Amino acid sequence: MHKVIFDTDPGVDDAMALLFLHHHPDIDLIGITTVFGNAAIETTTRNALFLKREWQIAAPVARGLAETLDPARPQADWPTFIHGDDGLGNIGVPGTIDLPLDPRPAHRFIIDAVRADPGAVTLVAVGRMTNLALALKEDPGIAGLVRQVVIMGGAFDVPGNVTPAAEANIHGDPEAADAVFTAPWPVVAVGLDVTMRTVMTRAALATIAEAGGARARLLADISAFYIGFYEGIVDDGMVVHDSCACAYVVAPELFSTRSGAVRVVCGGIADGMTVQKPDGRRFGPSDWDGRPSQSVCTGIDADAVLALIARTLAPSHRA
Ligand SMILES: [Ca+2]
Repeated sequence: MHKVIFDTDPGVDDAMALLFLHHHPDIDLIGITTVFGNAAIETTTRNALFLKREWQIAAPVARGLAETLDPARPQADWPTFIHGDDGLGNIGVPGTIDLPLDPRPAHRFIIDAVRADPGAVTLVAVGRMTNLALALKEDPGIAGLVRQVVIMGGAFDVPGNVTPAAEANIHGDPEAADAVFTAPWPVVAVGLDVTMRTVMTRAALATIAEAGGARARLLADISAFYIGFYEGIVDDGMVVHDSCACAYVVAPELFSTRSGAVRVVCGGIADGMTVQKPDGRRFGPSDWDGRPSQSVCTGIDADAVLALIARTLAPSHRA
């Protein structure tokens, strides 16, 4: 069983990932922490509460940070053209959801949960790494107590998606991402190298919606706008970025990884670029030296991951 805290900025593909974690029998979802990114923190937190209510998720929601670790960084516009004005595909999420938030800020929730169960908690972070970086800053000792950190983020051997250099979650807070990659905890980066190959077709989503009942139908409604964004980028359907990171937690054998220290470029034209120094390769002295080796996903059995997601979202569905 994997005890998971889901750090998220819902977000359409976040919603699918959340339903995956909620349904998967090997996952014990112990908390949802929100971060700004796909929308402002008020919106992503409201969306987390909305999904908690609609899907009857027991895990508490703790609100996270509203701005980058370095407050001097300029704030870009929200990507409403991808996730809609409401962050969930313009389905008309109510303005407020009458459910309580955990009283703690997200980073404190993470620290407390990790300290309460040393060695047991997996952090799955599919937004900007801001909450994780602040948790490390406040309590560096948690690094040795976390089971693993699985992130959706980065672009290693492929171009980025916000700039040619950088993927969105990393580009949104490069300093935070560098802190996460260089901390002494095991990080697995599930980045664009593998997520861009993992495309759920319209037909597959429709099958899930048919088999999975009301929960899956809501997910399909949320996803329609996002599928529109992906027209012209993929042949048909949607890239399931965040669900890939969740699939890694329960089925790492469906991925291949490369080990080595990872640094994030902070500033300049390659702002937010993720660069790995592969273990075993010799270089001159560099800023990668003495940093922990982390795992970067370089390969994926996309068909098997999509089948796993389909089975999990709609338990009656046989892929
Ligand atoms: Ca996300």
